[in-house]
Amino acid sequence: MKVRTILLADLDYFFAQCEELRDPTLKSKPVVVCVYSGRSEDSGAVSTANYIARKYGVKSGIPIFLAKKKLQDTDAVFLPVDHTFYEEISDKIMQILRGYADLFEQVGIDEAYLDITEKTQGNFEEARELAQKLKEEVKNKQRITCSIGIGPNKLVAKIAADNQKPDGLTAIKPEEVKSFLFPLPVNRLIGVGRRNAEKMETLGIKTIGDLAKYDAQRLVEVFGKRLGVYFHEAANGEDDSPVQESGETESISKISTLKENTLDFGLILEKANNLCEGIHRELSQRRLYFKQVGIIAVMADMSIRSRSETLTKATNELQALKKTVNGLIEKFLSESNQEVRRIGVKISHFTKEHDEQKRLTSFFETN
Ligand code: DCP
Ligand code: CA
Ligand code: CA
Repeated sequence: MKVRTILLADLDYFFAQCEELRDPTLKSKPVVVCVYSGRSEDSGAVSTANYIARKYGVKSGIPIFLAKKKLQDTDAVFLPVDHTFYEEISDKIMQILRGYADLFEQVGIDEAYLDITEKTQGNFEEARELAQKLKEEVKNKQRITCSIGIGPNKLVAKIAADNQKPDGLTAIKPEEVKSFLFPLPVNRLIGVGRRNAEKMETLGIKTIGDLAKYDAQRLVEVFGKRLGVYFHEAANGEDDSPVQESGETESISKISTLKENTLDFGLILEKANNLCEGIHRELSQRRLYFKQVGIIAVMADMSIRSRSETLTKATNELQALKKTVNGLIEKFLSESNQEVRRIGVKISHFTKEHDEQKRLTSFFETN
């Protein structure tokens, strides 16, 4: 397969950095951006914190009261999230990043993958220079720092970006992938959550290297075919997923608050099924087929969890949507020890009805 050069840019402590931009006097203080739940004065969770606050152990997802306790003797500033403001800044930065890419894929509000294979002619030194230029342009024009990872695929680029933060740049050449990945703890791989990491530990797997060398067949036996194969390939630094330019519509999603916080499968599924029906109506009106299904759960402490599944074939059927959502929720609940407050459903990776028919026709013609 062709060697690619993939870059991941992740904006540093993004929401808190945006707040520092709006009020530069914050730069010398711990800054904590909060999602207030509104139930009582300090209830809710930390969305993110600047690096000064992180030194005190404050991080995304912890309760606000705990962050206040950790920062009690400081001049820390606590602010509510202001999504509109962060999105405005994100949009401007994404526009800059897009200019550096052959192919561009934004992921969430503060991250993007850039395929820069052609632009740098597969030369890693050039890739490094391009990343440096990109960082400078973002800093000069938007006053925001980011951390960058470069690698032969998305998986390596993402882990490389986490390697040095904030304002970091880590480039991993194809021949360096294994020596870079192998010493890292196994939970640095996307998809290895707390539960899977625990399971792996009982098998004697602590590092990505341990996982890479573990018998692949045995992994399939323990984790199932899809996950087992994924773990084996990912640990070996293999990933051929493309950087995907988004179409006009990226996703359709709906989210709804449950009557009470709960872990009850039936109650959550009932709500999710309603959401599926709403989403399916919109899908039908727009004549789209979807290939990815996700669930989003806002937990009792306001932290946000999500799970998704890619279907083997694009579909527009309500039954397929409900069935996949059902499976995702069941699995998610079996791994969760916290009650769910809101549940959401999202579909994405669309193709047009027209394209789907064309694809099927050409399939029949060539077979
Ligand atoms: N976010 C959130 N709740 C979480 C995680 C993240 O609200 N549990 C929001 C706030 C973050 C933004 O998403 O600023 C981006 O998330 P990142 O995981 O990239 O974290 P940061 O950008 O804050 O920090 P880092 O410098 O580690 O990338
Ligand atoms: Ca970030
Ligand atoms: Ca991010």
